[in-house]
Amino acid sequence: MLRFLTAGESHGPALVVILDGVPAGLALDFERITLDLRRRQGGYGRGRRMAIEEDTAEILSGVRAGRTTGAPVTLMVRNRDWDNWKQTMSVSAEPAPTTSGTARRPATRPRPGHADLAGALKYGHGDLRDVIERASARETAARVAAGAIARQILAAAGTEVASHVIAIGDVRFDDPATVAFERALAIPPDSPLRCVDASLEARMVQAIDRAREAGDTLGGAFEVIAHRVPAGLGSYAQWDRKLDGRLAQAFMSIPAIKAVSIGSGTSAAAMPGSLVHDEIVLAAAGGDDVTGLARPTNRAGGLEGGVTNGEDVRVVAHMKPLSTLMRPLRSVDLQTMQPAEAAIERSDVCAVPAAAVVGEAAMCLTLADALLEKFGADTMTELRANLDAWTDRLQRRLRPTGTPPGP
Ligand code: EPS
Repeated sequence: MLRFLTAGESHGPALVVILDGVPAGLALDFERITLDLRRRQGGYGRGRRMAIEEDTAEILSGVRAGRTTGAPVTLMVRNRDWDNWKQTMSVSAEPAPTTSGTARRPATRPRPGHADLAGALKYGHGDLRDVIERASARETAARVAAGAIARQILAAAGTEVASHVIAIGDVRFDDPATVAFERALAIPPDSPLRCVDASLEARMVQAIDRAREAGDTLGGAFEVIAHRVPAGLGSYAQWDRKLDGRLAQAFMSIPAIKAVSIGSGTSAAAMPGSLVHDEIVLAAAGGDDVTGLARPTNRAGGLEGGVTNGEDVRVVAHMKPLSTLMRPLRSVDLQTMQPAEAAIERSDVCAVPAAAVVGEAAMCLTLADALLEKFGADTMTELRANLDAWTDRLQRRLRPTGTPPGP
């Protein structure tokens, strides 16, 4: 089982994540962790905070001489902005007079759409800062660091994961399913919006500019594609083992995500079965040499019955616009209980490309968990051997002649 917990505040000293269940013997590519963290920081429409941060992960446990030991891996991403917040975020009630940063006034005017009000009602906070700091999407840096390790576990199965942005506001790609995995993978790390269509991307940039000028924000949608996923991950046998449900949880938990769909998703509900389900045919020579079978279409998004079927796993997530508006909506000051405009915090105008990179982490962490569940293992050597044995068994079982052996 691969599981993780994150901790840390947006303007505290650091974010940490403990990733438990990483097999021993994984030779870590540290640069890949940095690359994913930097990709998450990018994208047109980000605010000034990203000019302050240069995210990298320090490894505090679970790795020796470049290899995982099987012990929990702890990663830490420091917040450079912490220097400017030491007084406001002080652990002690009375920070030393030499502490850097300013002591900010309590935040009392909740932003509609943010966790501010619901969080304050739940935990009884008078200063909304206590909510804001942990509800901030800064937390996703920790998920991306952990996801970069999960990505390296998946590589043992040949599985790769990429994402692309399919909508910013109402500027949208009509049929994301036509985007092959290789096109999403080829998007350069410094791409402005991680969209595969340059002319659409230019219109998306304009939409973000218009939103910024209007003191507004924009959401959108992105797709994450996992390629060469072994068949048989997840299970139809019990509700909480269904991989589509586990993916939905992982994606829905990304801040601002309001809907998640798999494959043709919501559009399948409006079509007859004959146009939704993916036929099963014998693969032409040179097709899938493991199963000898092919699927001419992949509307199911690689999942049938909550189990991977060997096709690309395709998940779309829809993101609402960020809730800090430079032209704020109506709110109430919880200190005076008088009508007031919502607070203005420094923020992004649009963070959909960043969320797409977080989505890749969600996919990697969920698939790596399911991979380890099916194939073991305590060590990477065992994992690879189990994968090879499974591929071999499947190949023999589905060979065109002879008696199929049992499971
Ligand atoms: C965020 C507000 C902004 C974003 C932040 C998420 O932070 P700040 O208030 O420091 O400007 O920059 O995102 C990140 C820091 C990040 O690393 O993605 C919020 O309110 O959720």
